[in-house]
Amino acid sequence: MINKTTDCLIIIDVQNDFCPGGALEVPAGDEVVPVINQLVDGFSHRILTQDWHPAGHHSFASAHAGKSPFETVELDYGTQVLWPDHCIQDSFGAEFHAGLDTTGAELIIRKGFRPAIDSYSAFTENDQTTPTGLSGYLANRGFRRLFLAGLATDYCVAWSALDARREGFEVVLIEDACRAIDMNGSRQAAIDQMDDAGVVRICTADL
Ligand code: VGL
Ligand code: ZN
Repeated sequence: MINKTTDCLIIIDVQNDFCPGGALEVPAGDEVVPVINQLVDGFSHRILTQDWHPAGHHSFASAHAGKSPFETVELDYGTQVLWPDHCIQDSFGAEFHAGLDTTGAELIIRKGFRPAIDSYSAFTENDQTTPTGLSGYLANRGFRRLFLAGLATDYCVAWSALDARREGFEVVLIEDACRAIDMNGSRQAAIDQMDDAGVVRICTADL
């Protein structure tokens, strides 16, 4: 049962660049759109996240001479996967998928806008210290249980789920409303980490 007061649906990064044909396409990423649209009416509160990078962002392989997308590099804050240029501020690729029902969303949290720090999680940037402010917002609004959907299961969704647990929220991953990049077993590794952290996994049919 969804609690109208204390539950919140967080829709992660359903943006053109993560859908087929996009710069960092998640296989079948667009398939989450109808699944999420069916879910939204069941929740009284919805939040969207939007990957939002300046051109030349440090997470882009193009910003590192001699590096190709999907290689890694050591940054001040640790190992960073290098991505194709994606979700550049104000570009078409950064827009939400045109079919996504965004109408009732109460907050859009943008992340990854600092040129030198990536941010997979909706809560904390990849340096593990810079907060986005989301946990304060959610606590202030009285939300206690977060349902997560979107892209990509093994990066932005998983990192958000794990941070949400660290911040003390109950977390429910709606598995069929997510799709993964899945590089070198990254999907299963993320699922295992979420299980260990006490993230509950369900399907839309369970709601
Ligand atoms: C994402 C890689 C880089 C995601 C964002 O939304 O999962 N992944 N930026
Ligand atoms: Zn990104």
